[in-house]
Amino acid sequence: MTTEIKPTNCHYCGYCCALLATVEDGRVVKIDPDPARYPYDARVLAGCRRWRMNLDALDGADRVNYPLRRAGSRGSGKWERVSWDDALDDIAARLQELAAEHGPETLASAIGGPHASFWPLHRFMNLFGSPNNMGIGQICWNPRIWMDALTFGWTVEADIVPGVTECLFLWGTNPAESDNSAFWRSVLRFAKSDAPLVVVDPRRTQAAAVADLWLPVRPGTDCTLALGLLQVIIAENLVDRAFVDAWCFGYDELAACVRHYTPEYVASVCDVPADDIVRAARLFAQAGAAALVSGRGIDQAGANVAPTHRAICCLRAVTGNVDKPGSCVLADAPDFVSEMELEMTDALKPEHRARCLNTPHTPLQCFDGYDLVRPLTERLGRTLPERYLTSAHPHLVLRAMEVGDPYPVRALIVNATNPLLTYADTHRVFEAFMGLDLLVVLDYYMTPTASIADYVLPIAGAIERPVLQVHGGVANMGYGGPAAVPPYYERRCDYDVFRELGLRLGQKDAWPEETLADAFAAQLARAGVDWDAFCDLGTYWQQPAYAKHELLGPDGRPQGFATTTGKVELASELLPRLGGPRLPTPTRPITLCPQELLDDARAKGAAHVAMITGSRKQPYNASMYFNNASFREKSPYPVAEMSEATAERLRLAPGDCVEVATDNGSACFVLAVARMRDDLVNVDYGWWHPEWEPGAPAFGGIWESNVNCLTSCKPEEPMIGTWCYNAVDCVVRKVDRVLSWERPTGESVGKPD
Ligand SMILES: Nc1nc2c(c(=O)[nH]1)N[C@H]1C(S)=C(S)[C@@H](COP(=O)(O)OP(=O)(O)OC[C@H]3O[C@@H](n4cnc5c(=O)[nH]c(N)nc54)[C@H](O)[C@@H]3O)O[C@H]1N2
Ligand SMILES: Nc1nc2c(c(=O)[nH]1)N[C@H]1C(S)=C(S)[C@@H](COP(=O)(O)OP(=O)(O)OC[C@H]3O[C@@H](n4cnc5c(=O)[nH]c(N)nc54)[C@H](O)[C@@H]3O)O[C@H]1N2
Ligand code: SF4
Ligand SMILES: [Mo]
Repeated sequence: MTTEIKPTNCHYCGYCCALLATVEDGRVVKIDPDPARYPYDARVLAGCRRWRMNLDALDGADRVNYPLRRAGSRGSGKWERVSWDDALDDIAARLQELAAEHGPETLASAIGGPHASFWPLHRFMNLFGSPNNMGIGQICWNPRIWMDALTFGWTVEADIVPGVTECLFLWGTNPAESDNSAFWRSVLRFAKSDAPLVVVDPRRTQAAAVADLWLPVRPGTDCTLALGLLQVIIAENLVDRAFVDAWCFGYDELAACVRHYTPEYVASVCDVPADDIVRAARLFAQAGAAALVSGRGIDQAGANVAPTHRAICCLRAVTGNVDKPGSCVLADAPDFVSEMELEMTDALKPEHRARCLNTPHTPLQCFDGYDLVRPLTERLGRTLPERYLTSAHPHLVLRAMEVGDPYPVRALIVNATNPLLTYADTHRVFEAFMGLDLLVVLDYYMTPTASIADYVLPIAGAIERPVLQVHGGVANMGYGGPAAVPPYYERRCDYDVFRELGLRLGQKDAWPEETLADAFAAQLARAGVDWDAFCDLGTYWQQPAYAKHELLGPDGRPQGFATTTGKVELASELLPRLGGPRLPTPTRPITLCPQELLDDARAKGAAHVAMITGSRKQPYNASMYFNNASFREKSPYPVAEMSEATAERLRLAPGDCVEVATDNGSACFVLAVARMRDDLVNVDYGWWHPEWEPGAPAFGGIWESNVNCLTSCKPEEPMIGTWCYNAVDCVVRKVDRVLSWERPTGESVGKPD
């Protein structure tokens, strides 16, 4: 028997923490944290409930281990095992046939959170000739990247430095649950220091509980709040005049625009005390360095997402908190090959770019919008990740599937996502996918989405594949490491699948590296880093310099910011060219409930409240880890939370089964009471039953407690197309029902008519 200790990585969240695998005769028998590589701190892993899952997952009974081809009608649960060659030959042939009939843009793709390296999929799509990559871009990360880029010429990342950062804002993010690791520990350390922590969140999260000031904002009104902070800062003369005079464009316009956002007015819109607004503004502006981290709470607020991020950019700028120690940094471009190059978006031919579904519906989030910004950022040598910033809008892709407008989308590749639970409007996603000619899903498990596929391809996970995470290519950092063992059974890396499909479809020259590890090695080589040396360290990271706008360019003048004016654009010169406003302008949060539903609700004794969805909770992640028995024991059912006062007003008690409904659909949850704003319900997301027989009629339980049965993916924000997962109107009523989650054996619930 041979026993080896192999370095490898966890990939159950974006940290990709270092692990050591004990391998006996090619099988992993034990996994431990590796204190010698990132995050260099055994306590981080001691506090994490997930990494131990890696061992069981390697040989889990529910893993898909062989390529499967649909044998019965779609979703019938009947499969035949096929060889990789048969699967890939057939998929390639069918893609070719569909492309010949409808054009290559008839193929779309779908991705989810940062679980895998997505550039192989996008390279394949670009070379195939389709711009139709759907993702989560419009509602996760991407609105901030866009608005940062338009205002500062690049993205900014919080720079929290103990002893230097004198004030920290957490705005619509709860790292206690979403990042219960290194970052949350740094927030806890910060909270214990004298420097003030301010949390803007409608719920009293763990972060809010340790904050010096908690602003329980009415969901969807954050833009107004940010403009209110700006009003106080300008009215009280707390502005960093030197930075504004030297480096900001449009200050007078901004000052005029925010004048009527007085604390009293803002208090009335956001429902937070006027005194707290004043206090928060002073804390931010009077700190020598103030940092701000924003999250999904404002990224997913529909129409207001872009103006909120713009207002936050202005807040940083007028207080001089830009590219400064302890506030934020504009990261450097990577020294290694960027994801933008790897995905080969430039290989997408002009006639295929022109078929981008987003044009003209979301004028910033499309190739035209990207092409306006690209020369600006490239002036200072940085390129924004194109595939995120041009990703196709799900509403438009679904419409092309449903009615063939403006052309038919007939095939879809789903890579590391579970859209039947995590994309908005499950009913619509389900019907559209059921009608496709070809649906290929790459996953570890037979998810509800996989259960309606034509092919399910078995994918190698962490431990079985190398990892290189690069923060979307907007920073000079990467982390990861090697596979400990080759993939078990017939699983393959995502990379191998797209390369093999590419080779079958005439893309030979584009896939020179035979393996993912070779591809990573080639990616790092440009930075002068050897893959094996990288694997020993686990990270590549270069500290960016601060105040880079002051560096002298070749003409002897400061290089400034990569915007149209070379300055920080408080008033945007570029947005009006796309039909957008120069200054951050909030709109009213949207309403999904038509009057009839509200009237009907009232007649049935239901109550109308605002809803936020998907607030992160350990131990689950979106639709993942519901197959973990100990997680299920500790967190057994899907929950809808409200304040005690609201529950009393609605005559609901903890443990009641409640139905939450919008005009899009309904779902049922167990009621819990939590500390949060009144007249608000916070609803879990991602819930399904991996232990049920996959496919019809229950499709893993997606019709029962899946909050995305209630949401809509219609574009709300006019530039990017962000839809609404938060600040949604809904009705709540008690129902006399015991959810399948509460029954010991579970019980299938079919699709409602
Ligand atoms: N209502 C509501 N909806 C939301 C949100 C919300 O807050 N509220 N949040 C949104 C956000 S921010 C996000 S990012 C999305 C997340 O949405 P998803 O990314 O779709 O969510 P997951 O459940 O994490 O799905 C990941 C799937 O990929 C598989 N997988 C994991 N790693 C790999 C891999 O390396 N290769 C392959 N091929 N498969 C892999 C897993 O088994 C799992 O089935 O949800 C969005 N949807
Ligand atoms: N356990 C776990 N961790 C995860 C994930 C997971 O599914 N589970 N998903 C990962 C992914 S894909 C992402 S994108 C990140 C997200 O990570 P975060 O951005 O930290 O997301 P949340 O933890 O949901 O925090 C969002 C907060 O915004 C608040 N909020 C809701 N609406 C509003 C609003 O209108 N205004 C304001 N100011 N706040 C509002 C919610 O109450 C919530 O506390 O987490 C990642 N980490
Ligand atoms: S923090 Fe994330 S990557 Fe690290 S061990 Fe936990 S789940 Fe894995
Ligand atoms: Mo996300």
